[in-house]
Amino acid sequence: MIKKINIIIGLGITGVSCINFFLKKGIIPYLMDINPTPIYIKKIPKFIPCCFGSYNIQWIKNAKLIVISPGISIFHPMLTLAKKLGIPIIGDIELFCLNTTTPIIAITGTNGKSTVIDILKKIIHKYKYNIGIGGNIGYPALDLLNISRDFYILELSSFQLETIKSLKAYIAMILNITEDHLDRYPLGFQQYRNFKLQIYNNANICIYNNSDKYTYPRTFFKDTKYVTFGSKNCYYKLYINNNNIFLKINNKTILNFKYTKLIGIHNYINVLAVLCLTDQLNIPHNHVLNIIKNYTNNPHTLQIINTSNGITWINDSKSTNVGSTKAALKYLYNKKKIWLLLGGYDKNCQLHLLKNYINKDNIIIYCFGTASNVIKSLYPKAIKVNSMKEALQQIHLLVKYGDIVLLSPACSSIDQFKNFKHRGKEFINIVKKLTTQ
Ligand code: UMA
Ligand code: ADP
Repeated sequence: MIKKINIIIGLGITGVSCINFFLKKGIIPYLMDINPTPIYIKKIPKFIPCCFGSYNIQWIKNAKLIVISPGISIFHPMLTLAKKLGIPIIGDIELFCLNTTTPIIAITGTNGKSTVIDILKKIIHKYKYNIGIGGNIGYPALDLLNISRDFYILELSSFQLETIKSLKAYIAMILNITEDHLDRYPLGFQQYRNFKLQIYNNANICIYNNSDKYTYPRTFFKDTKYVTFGSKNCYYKLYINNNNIFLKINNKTILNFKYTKLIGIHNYINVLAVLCLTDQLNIPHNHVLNIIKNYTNNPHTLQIINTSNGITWINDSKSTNVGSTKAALKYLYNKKKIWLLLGGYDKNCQLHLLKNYINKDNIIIYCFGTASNVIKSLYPKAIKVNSMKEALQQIHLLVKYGDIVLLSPACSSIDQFKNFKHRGKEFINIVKKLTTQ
């Protein structure tokens, strides 16, 4: 009889965590990666059967379980074949859920996940709970299982939500849903949204954004608690009066945002989401507000890096979709002149949706990367250059006092950089050199 095998596809950080998980259980997995020399090749014990550079279809046919990394699309033909053969296809998050009874706080959204989780981390670390944080944020969930915790907070991407079945979050929250990763979803935005909505399945408490109808659960169950943040009618809402923006809970003013270091209305909405969640954990407001008042934006998210000679250079490299670039431009809406750097790898990101924000006389677009042709065709006035560096060199010669130079590229970085951090650091280095010449 042919031996049935467990296969892991993808040798990134998720793949490594899955290998360690199986080995701890005394199971030797089989490993495949389309890259002939995957980055963590040296971390693999010699006894693990590997197939690099192509997929082994015979292995697929012999599989009893296939664990795919988030980067592998569930729609890959080899997985369609596996599905037809009745072989279960899961991801690391499903393995995680099957192997813990600790309550999970699961958070998704197109934008704001890392900011919200970073604020929560600071709040909860200084409070009595012992938490583990992982998932799309950059720490594989399975590695969290090593230490016992009161709660886990998982940042979940649509990719990770494609393969979950057993997730039963104590709290499931969706911050917002706008166009992203549409190159991955043959049926478009609604398919992307449907995978995001899976986070609510079997959750005890669902938190959603009342101002974003795409975050609404499809079905409301009587045993589930629903909490909303966002618009006028919500328990958790923003209130604007005389140029001040306040946070109100149950119509009671809790915070005036002028006493925080956060920038952009989108971050105020992120704070609403945070309070919505910490209230479910009964964390006192004074503790939460102390952390929020001192919180500054994460690096690479609307990070003001230089203001010499009255010119403001802003690194928003983590803006990899239209929604986050809109948020940046809303924040800068009354500025005189904005030199906007757009481009990178286009994930079929619907860049035309930026038109009401960037077809303006005070915005000069420089575009680069594989998306530059699309950008140029949508916005003929855009100046096409070969690289971000070239754009910055040209802009540096033209900027004047009071201008803003904004890297908020609305595209992912992987065509010309290792990741968004690499792109942001390059931006900072180039600006430093240009402004100290
Ligand atoms: N690979 C294949 N076949 C494919 C695609 C990839 O074999 O069709 C191989 C690659 O050659 C590579 C490996 O798979 O060796 C990489 O796997 P991966 O892309 O899943 O990367 P990991 O290193 O495991 O990182 C993943 C997430 N990556 C993606 O979703 C693309 C990380 O999110 C996440 O932090 C990590 O798991 C831990 O959970 C990154 C991301 O860009 C930061 N996420 C997207 C986003 O935030 O927008 C969703
Ligand atoms: P994520 O982890 O979901 O990628 P981040 O908090 O790292 O989110 O922010 C990514 C980008 O989205 C940054 O450009 C940031 O300024 C922007 N952003 C953050 N929160 C929001 C929000 N609520 N709505 C729109 N854009 C946001």
